[in-house]
Amino acid sequence: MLDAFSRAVVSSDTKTSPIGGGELASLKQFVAEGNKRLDAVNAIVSNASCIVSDAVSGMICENTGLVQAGGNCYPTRRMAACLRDGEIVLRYVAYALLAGDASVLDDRCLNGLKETYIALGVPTQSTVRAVQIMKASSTAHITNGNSEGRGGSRFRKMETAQGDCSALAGEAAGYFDRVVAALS
Ligand SMILES: CCC1=C(C)/C(=C/C2=NC(=C\c3[nH]c(/C=C4\NC(=O)[C@H](C)[C@H]4CC)c(C)c3CCC(=O)O)/C(CCC(=O)O)=C2C)NC1=O
Repeated sequence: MLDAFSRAVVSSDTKTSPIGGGELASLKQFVAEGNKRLDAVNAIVSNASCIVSDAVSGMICENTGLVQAGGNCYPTRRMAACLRDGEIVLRYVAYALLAGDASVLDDRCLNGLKETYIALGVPTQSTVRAVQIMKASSTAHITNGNSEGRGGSRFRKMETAQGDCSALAGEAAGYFDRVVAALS
């Protein structure tokens, strides 16, 4: 498992070169924007149960067969496993965003996941749909674009310092895309 710093060390070492100016500049940026990164991670983790339950219910609304006999969210034992898997994926995306590196997500969550799902009969296309909804709501939370229209009666505005978090939202989106690619 790597983070932005250990990644720079490993990639310099493979080239047997010292850490170069470009790498230092990008790590300097990583440090300078560190508080924003922590806020972005917080935007995801403190809304995690909402993000997960919203994504799984959205997936089910679009495909109600999932909760009927024979569907993979039926009976409640499977529904619970599905919600738990949504939480697992979101947790690993948040770790990757904190570390600034995808390796924790790849190694500990995505490695072998597609094969596990195929073996268990978990529909990967539906999982992909839930991940896409989690991506949309997580990036909205990171850029503070969560609105009353989107949140409805459960709308919650977080206190955030003004600033541009679009790069971090883009980085988080990339981790969700990795999950989608691993399952496709
Ligand atoms: C650390 C990383 C990690 C991951 C990712 C993980 C996933 C994981 N999901 C599982 C099951 C499952 N996963 C789902 C998920 C879903 N069903 C649906 O219809 C939806 C499309 C989807 C939710 C979005 C379901 C229903 C099961 C139970 C399948 C069964 O027992 O028939 C299982 C089998 C064991 C179990 O049921 O606990 C594993 C290993 N476990 C881990 O340790």
